[in-house]
Amino acid sequence: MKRKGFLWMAMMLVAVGLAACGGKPSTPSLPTSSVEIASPTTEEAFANLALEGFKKGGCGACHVIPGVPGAEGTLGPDLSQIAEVAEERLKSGEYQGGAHNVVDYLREAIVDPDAYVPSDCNGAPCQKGLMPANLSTLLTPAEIEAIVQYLYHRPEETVHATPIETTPVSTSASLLSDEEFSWAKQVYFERCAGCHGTLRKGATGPALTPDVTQPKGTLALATIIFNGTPRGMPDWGKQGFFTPEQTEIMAKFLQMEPPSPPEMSLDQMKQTWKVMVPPDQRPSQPQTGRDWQNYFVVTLRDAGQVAVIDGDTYEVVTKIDTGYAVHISRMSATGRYVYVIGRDGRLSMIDLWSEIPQKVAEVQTCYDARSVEVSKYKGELGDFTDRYAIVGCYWPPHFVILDGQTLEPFKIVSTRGYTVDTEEFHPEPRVASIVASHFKPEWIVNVKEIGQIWLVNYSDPRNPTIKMIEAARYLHDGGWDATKRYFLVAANQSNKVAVVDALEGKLVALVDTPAVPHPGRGANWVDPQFGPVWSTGHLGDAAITSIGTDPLGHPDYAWKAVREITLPGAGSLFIKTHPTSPWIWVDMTLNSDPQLARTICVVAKADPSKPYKCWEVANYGRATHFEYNRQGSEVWVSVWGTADKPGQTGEIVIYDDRTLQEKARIPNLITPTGKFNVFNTVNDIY
Ligand code: DHE
Repeated sequence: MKRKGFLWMAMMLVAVGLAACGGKPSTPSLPTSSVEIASPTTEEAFANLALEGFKKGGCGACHVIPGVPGAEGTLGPDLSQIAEVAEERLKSGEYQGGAHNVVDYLREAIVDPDAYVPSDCNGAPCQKGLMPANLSTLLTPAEIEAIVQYLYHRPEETVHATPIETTPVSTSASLLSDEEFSWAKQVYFERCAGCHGTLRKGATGPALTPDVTQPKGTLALATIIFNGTPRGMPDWGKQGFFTPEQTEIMAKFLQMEPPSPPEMSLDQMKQTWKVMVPPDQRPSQPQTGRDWQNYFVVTLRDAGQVAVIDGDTYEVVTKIDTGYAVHISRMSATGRYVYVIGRDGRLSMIDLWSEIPQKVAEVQTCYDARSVEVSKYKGELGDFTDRYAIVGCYWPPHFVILDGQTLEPFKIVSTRGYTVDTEEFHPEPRVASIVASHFKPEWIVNVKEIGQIWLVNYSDPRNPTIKMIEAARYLHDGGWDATKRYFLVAANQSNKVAVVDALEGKLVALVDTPAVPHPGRGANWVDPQFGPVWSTGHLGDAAITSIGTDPLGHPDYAWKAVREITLPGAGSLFIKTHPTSPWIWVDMTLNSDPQLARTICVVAKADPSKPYKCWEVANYGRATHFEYNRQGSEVWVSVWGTADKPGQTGEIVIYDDRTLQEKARIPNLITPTGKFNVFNTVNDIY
């Protein structure tokens, strides 16, 4: 279907409501609007009306629209050739809506967007509810018709639409009342800063600085905040976290300059430091008859607690108050202590040898944190087991070294610096994953925004030496290969996995992957064709990528993406296996389709060409994160519910790993997310 030149005369007829009836898809047809529409009278005025409509509807935030400044969104379909695409769909029988021709199709997509939801939005399925439902009231009938015709004909050089001026929104707080501003500031910090950065420079999510957000406008931003995206942005409105009004407040807040949060000194940290049970008053051997190495330490996110659950009996042994929105737990080298980090930077230390596990020390080292690790090296250079801890902070951007027995903080190292690629100063390089090397007294510290992997030698921790390895921006989460010599870390928004050799202390490879790899700690297994591999899921792609990890036995495949397994959807957060398991388990937690979000899949190691089986774990919430029991015979999966919905707050579902049969449920947990089995965490089994 080729359209040369604009049929603006026809459009003007349309605009005055003279035309009706659908034409054939291959000929320009007239809209069937019965509304009397005040019409512009020139081509240019008509095109301008369409551009105004695009702007008012915030369409460019989600679509590529030729001729519309800044319309480069990728959440919805590319509209450059939407008339041709629509015609194909009408012909192919794929289309299931109520339109009979292309023009009606385009109009329907605006006024009744869920009448037909296409199967492909830039490689991922389009989602119902993503397109705003209120465009028919927000836009005038004339604007809608102008948009329809604009998309039908596409702008040609003959049309001289005046480029839209983006009216800058005030970046001061005056857009919102004081109360609205402080609400938005707090909520942004709690819910959004993790992905978009405290200063909104972007990381796992895109940058949200005013130069980026203002051209999108309030409506487009609010739409995305409310509905989420198929690439991992949560649907805050649909989940009930924000009302439409709050969504709009947040959309306005995002168009203002981000406020700068405060720094934190060692003295301030020390004021929060408490030792509840000093080391000399702790038991010298386990006081419990339970197999404490088979405890699961489970994050109860919205309760600000962890539950310690007996992996043999499934009993909740205790729940312990920790930091706000607890993020992860890591065990000391001996496994006796658990270090739990809250998003508020509060670190809690739990002694599992007490009869009932109890908190023995706590401290706050920052306002926003995600990672914690301990010293694990024992060898020629000394015995550092359980001696030091390290907390990686998002804000302030620094890491802190603490005494591993008491949590007394004693060394702060700023991570502010220069980006790996353009060597530009970054004010907020956040500390993502941290792991302890088994070969040297070193931590591998991943500094997200500057894309550097720091090898921090802790043998003299007040004067640490740091080797800065260049990798790629947006380093996030990762894990060891099966030999524990190579650490593989996702540079998520760079669509790469960086591989570091902990023995040689150097970067081995940067492996290209599909969009936004998110491995958790990944999964190590032996592929029948490629030998030992480490696998990751992806937030932005419906795929598992496997990377060869055996440079000696399988040098041709080492540090290459050797296999891609297609999943039913994107939005995967975690993947897991066990050396004795026939399966690889994977979730799709952040998929915006509620059913996929609670679906998990297993892939058979013997036939990894496709998932063996996928199923819904519950009839509510999202399924997330896997952990094996100590024996490797059971897999525990979290159902991440809603803290204030009784009966649907969340639970853990336990499966027999060999038969895939459900064995038990541990119900009524408050938003359970990560689960860390003591034995498996100490021994890096995944
Ligand atoms: Fe996590 C690991 C950061 C959201 C659950 N998460 C990590 C790690 C980082 C990180 C840097 C690696 C730690 C390490 O190994 O030292 N997480 C972030 C974020 O910045 C992000 C994207 C946004 C935020 O606001 O925090 C984020 N994370 C989440 C969640 O929403 C999850 C699902 C539930 C929650 O906590 O609210 C979540 N993240 C986890 C878990 C791990 C994790 C369970 C550890 C996985 C493992 O098996 O080791």
